[in-house]
Amino acid sequence: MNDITVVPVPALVEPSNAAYELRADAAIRSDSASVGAYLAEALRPATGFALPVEAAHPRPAIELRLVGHGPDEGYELVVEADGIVVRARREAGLFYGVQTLLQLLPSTVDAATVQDGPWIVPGGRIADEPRFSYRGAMLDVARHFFGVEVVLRFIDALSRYKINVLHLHLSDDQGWRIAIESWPQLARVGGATQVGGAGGGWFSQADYARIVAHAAARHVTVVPEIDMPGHTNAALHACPALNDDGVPPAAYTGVEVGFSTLAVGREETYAFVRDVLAEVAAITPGPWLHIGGDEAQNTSAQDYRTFMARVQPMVTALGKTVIAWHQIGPTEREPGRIAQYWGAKPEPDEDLLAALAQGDRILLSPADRVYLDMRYTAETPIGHDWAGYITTQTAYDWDPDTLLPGPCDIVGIEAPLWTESVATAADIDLLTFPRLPAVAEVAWSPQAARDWAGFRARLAAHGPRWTLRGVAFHPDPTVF
Ligand code: TNX
Repeated sequence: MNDITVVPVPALVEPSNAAYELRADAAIRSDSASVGAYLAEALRPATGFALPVEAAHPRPAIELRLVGHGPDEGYELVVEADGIVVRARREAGLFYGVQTLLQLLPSTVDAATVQDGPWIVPGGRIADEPRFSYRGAMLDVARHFFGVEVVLRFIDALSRYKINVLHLHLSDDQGWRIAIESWPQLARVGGATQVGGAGGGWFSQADYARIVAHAAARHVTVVPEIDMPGHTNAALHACPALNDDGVPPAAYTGVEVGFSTLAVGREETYAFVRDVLAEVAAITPGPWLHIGGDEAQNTSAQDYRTFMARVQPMVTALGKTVIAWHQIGPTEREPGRIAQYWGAKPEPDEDLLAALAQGDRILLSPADRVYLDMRYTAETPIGHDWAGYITTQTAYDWDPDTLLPGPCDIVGIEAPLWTESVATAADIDLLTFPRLPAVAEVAWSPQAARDWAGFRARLAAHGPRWTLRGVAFHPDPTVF
């Protein structure tokens, strides 16, 4: 395990002189049927081995064991000449141990067809656990719509790096993307457009359930966002009753922000919000509902406070915890809520300071570090630059503990991908890889265990894996 290329770097690695060779007669013995099956399915295509998964096996080759102790999402991985054992207290830990194991094998293990071995795993012991419990990525399916298959592929890719939250930005001015049975026109009318006009689409509740289930099988929790009171043109367009004069605005397919607002003085608005949040909560097993709250530039400060004071308790009443962009900071505080910081230095930010002063928990999405929609350089063919250019090194080289003024309760880190300029799965790949793995390591690994030079060397070894899996990554010259 001397030159291993595992990303995120594990907390502790103790190399030995041993090595294990995976052979055709190997079996997997797993206390978790789902993680055992995941490992077998990951190994079979390239090795061509049968790799039966069994609850008991006389000569186990790879053992995945649930044990009564250990950190929440942590695992221990021991590789010896006669076998491999992963131990964890929870299934999530076994899943992360399996991701590490897959990265210890030769990169050709990621091929879709049978490859030559030998399939050697370097010997030693790894003891690992995450720095932060919330390690997220966000996909904006509102500016451009992406169908279920694209989202499932995104989940597959991010779960390889121990990301455990997928935040879906489900509504914006340009489109409404989740079917709400009590307001059917929201998706049917509000989902018919996207940036540039043509296309659009929405998830049925069955589609959403498929995404949630696929994510859960990879230990990823889905956080749905309904952005309010701004970024709501699609809803206002679809539902005349939400407009004070009863006249809906035209559909919007441009890329400006900050012009739309829900009618804060209208009771229909709160009936709408209550119905939408109730349906979204009912199909979301995770603990969080994201209510947006950013760039409400056409809502007065007083109206914004009034609106948030009514809407936040609705989330709590549904048994969920509020997440909102950090503009929520000055509003009446809902216990336990999370403010998602998306500022870029050196912007002085009163809303953030208000959130900190109230003791909000903080989710870090600093736009000048982890915004996946920022271009790498001026030459990147798509993306924004309002928060600067973000190379892989920029995304990697910072410490979450020293980003904000003063002590605060950081739940984790999330890398958002806004999609004004992102229209295809290949566009998603280009902006996500290799920067998302960089953010994943910031969120998972201890600060003391990581440095840019070491990361760069490890990460470069992942390029061939992405090529084998058809990931159209950016060959960032700071890495490759
Ligand atoms: C700001 S980040 C927005 C989004 C845009 C993004 C583009 C945030 C909470 N709001 O509406 O898509 O910039 O980078």
